[in-house]
Amino acid sequence: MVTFNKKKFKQLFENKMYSIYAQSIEEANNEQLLTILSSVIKDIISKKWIETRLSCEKEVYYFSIEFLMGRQLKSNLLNLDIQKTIKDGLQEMGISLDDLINAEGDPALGNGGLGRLAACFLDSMASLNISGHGYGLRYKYGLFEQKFVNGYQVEVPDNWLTQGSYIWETVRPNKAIVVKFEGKVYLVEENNKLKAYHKNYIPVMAIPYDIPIIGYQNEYINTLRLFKSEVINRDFGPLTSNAKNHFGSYEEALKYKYYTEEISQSLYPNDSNYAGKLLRLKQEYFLVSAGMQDIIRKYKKSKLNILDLSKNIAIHINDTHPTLCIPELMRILIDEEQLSWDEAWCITKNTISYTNHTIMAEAMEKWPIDMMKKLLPRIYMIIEEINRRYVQNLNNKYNDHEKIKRMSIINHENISMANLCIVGSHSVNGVAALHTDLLKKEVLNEFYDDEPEKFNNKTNGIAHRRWVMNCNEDLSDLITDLIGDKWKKDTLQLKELEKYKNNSQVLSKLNNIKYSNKKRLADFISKEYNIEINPNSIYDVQIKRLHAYKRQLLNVLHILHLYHELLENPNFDMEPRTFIFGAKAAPGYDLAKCIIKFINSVANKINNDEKIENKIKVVFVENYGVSLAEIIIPAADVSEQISTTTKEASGTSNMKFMMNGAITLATLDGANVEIYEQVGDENIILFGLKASQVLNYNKYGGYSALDLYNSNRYIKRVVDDLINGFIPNMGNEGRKIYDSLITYNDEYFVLRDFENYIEAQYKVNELYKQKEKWNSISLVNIANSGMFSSDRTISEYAKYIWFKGVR
Ligand code: 4GP
Repeated sequence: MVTFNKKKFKQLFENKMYSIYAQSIEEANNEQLLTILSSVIKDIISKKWIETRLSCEKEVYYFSIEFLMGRQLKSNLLNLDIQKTIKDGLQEMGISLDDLINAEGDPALGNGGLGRLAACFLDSMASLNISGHGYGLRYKYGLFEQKFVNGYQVEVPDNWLTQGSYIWETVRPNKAIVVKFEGKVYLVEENNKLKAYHKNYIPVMAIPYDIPIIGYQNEYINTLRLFKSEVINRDFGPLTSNAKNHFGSYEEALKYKYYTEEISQSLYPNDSNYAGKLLRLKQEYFLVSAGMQDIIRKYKKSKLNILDLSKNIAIHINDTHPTLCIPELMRILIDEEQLSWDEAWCITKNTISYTNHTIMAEAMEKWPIDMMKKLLPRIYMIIEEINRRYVQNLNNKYNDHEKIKRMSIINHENISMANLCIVGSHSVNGVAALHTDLLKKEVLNEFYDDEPEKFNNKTNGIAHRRWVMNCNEDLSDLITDLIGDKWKKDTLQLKELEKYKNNSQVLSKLNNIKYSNKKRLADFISKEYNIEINPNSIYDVQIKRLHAYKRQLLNVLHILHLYHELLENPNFDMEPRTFIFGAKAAPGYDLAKCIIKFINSVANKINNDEKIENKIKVVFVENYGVSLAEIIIPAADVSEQISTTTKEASGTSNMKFMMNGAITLATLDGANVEIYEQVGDENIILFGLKASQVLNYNKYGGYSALDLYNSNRYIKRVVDDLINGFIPNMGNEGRKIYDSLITYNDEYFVLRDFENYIEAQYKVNELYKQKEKWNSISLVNIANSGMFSSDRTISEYAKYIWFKGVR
């Protein structure tokens, strides 16, 4: 796309260095070199970026409270197809591109799956020529940095904006937007219509920071717009009359400054959990109102008719956090655009669509009425009216008071955001077939019965450009050598690989690539953690947020089981194994933190026990995030996807591992079910309770963890290790975990699935001994991973939700 060559690049680079830093290249450090490089890249894409922004086909806006983007340099170079020019040009100036790639920070503006999915979606939208833009928050502090101190997780603030700015962003103060909080709303009758006047509100300025999202070699550049909250007057000079009303004195003005800046200060470190804090609600409305006003302002500039909004704009809300898009759009259409309620409601519903990411009860956002009323008085009024009309409608249909109560948006003291999303949007989707099924049949069953046409499934996907082409270049080259490069734009082509599943030469090449990725990871682990691991051992990996339902506990109890077996019988037949964990626990999630401490303590004991002759190693990488995943996943042999069935909505690391040739060891949960459907019985290792069994236990009981513990010596042995001092340096953590299993009857069926898991792990062991067979299965997994590209997912969102009837 870019008409520039090495010579021109070097010139641009040098000039930038002089103009920005007034120094020579030799004097610059890596950080400065990286800043210059990103600035040159921004210059060369600027024209295309503007052109894409001005394109006027139907636009999609993807609202998400999290975007877990990862490093951008390598991905941008790949997508612009200028890696070689840049690498060579830099080399001639004595600079290593790899050093700069590694010098880039990893913005952690997300917790886990949901935020990373949003990032993959942006990549796919741009790559598929969809005018699709992200709206999010520019948190000053991202997800905390995790440190281990004596095996305990300690959280350190993630001060990612060390330079004050982010190398890929462009700030646009001229496009700032005012978001209004608190105050009082007066309804005044004017020309037979009620008009709302919002007085004495607290104004907060939303400053947009734009990040280019570069499509894959298609000259298409979208935008991720992140808002930062600030005082209404950037120089903090005379306050506007509104703010002054509130904050007359200097002291009050400082309070105001704090009030505003606090909003985009830091990311809530919760994954699949609802915090219920006022500040979080502020963040949600701040994002929604700034984004929505921005959209409407732009829309009006284009001179299109506001009544045609849904024909030209699609707004997607990523989980319930941006639910307030619904009442906010109503507010704008009614209060500012003077539309009638019915017109506004019809436009809002047709414009907005919603994805649910979890069925966990603790993740379902419910905001106290009083909090909403005080913070967002006009929004509350609108929600109340939406609810009044909705309940009236339900009353006309059903003669069941309890059912109507469950379905209404305002219930007892709370506002249910999921209910509001369903009522106020035209599409509700789950993120894997099983998950959507559970939404329809269980969690949202009454809504599904009421409006079945709204519900649909969109199985998640991952950006294969980042997760294979960039992080596993050797594999990517091998695939291209074998089947050509069409797969890069159409991953279903990977299926062609299957014809090599019995080709020893190809399998041996695949094996060598895996080995060198394992070696690279071993070197990294040796350097970072001073632990030596054996690249010939099975790398068995579980990397994801620490959550009881994800069952890292099951994994570590199995490790202890193997350890006991080895201690009891030094000839115990097992292939050497390296267990790798990466996980952050929410700071307030006690059990999860206990499990981290437990895994670290087990690792410490086993890694230092010479009796077992390095047959087992356990590595818990610190501060797991996108960049670490990029080194770990290409090196994995076994992908641990062992959540309690029904609890993991989809999972996405399962897809990344599969595409990199790891073999999945899984329960039939989330998207594992679809991985299984793609590869068949022979090419995946399954275990554990089925969804129906878990649902039955949950509904009718009938499981006793204590009975199992008493009757199974293997279970008893590892559970006792939690409290008998066998694992040194454990505090009260072992007891807490023990209680969760025995006293509180093992909510996540860890013990119930334990034996079955041991058997499955034994299958892994036996299979690994037949290395060629293993490699063949690995190849079959890669060949069948095509449907898990986010390009496929986004094409489905586009076709069936956003552009339905348009494209
Ligand atoms: C996650 C789900 O837990 C995971 O199964 C899914 O793959 C991912 O969303 C993307 O859809 N949920 C969250 C969350 O990250 O915060 O609820």
